[in-house]
Amino acid sequence: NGQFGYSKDEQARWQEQHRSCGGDLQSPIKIDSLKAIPIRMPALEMIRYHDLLPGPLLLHNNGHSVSLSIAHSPPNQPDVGFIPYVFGARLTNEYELEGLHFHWGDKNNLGSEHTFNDVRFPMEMHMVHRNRRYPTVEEAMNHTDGLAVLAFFFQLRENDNRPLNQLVRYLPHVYAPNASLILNETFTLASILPPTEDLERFYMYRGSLTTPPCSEAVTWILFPNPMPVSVVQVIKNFRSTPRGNREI
Ligand code: BO1
Ligand code: ZN
Repeated sequence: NGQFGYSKDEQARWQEQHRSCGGDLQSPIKIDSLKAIPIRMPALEMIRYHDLLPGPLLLHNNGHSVSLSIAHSPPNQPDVGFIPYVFGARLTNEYELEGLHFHWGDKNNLGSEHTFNDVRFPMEMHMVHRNRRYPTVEEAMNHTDGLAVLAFFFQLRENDNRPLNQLVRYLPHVYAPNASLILNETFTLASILPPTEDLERFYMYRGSLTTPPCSEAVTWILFPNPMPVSVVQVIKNFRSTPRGNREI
């Protein structure tokens, strides 16, 4: 996993090492609700999101973001019955959850990677899913239908997003780049997601990983209604860890 920086110059040079970073389907993008094309499609089905996530859960700071990974069985020994997955909408297969991570900024008007109607939010959460057809994320990254990432915005509110503290309280243990922590408790994804009605409206497009290798393998599913997060949660916790955001 190579080193890369987020300054304007550094981002411009990502494509020197990673061809895809200069491609035509790069993420993030600006989403403009007036330019999006409304279409009827089957519901997005989110399976096992109300169940306790199977442990152990690994919290990791990779120097760009903090991620939570769920343990999978080795490739070719399929996980039976525990890993949350999505299907439906325009997805052509089932996509299994690999993990989730956050992007945030050092000012309140910086942080999200996507923008919605020119609004940039202080934080964005990505839930990365792998097409079941491919055994690993690395393999999935080589295919245009390899990954589906669900993206959620946060907006600043007075009060803590209490469920999010199930993760936020461990952030001080991974302030150092490369720090990892195995959580000794688990939780349900539904507890940190928006209410069901907000999961019925989303924007979909074909794009890429937002960091090198920038693989154009991602079906993005972006939920426009932001979830709450307090200033304390963002400033005292997320902002204490290193971060970066791809400029758009
Ligand atoms: S993002 O959701 O577009 N911000 C994004 C960007 C980079 C990755 C994933 C999502 N990178 C990949 C690594 C893999 C790793 C996987 C874990 O993340 O290239 O090595 O297994 O989710
Ligand atoms: Zn991301």
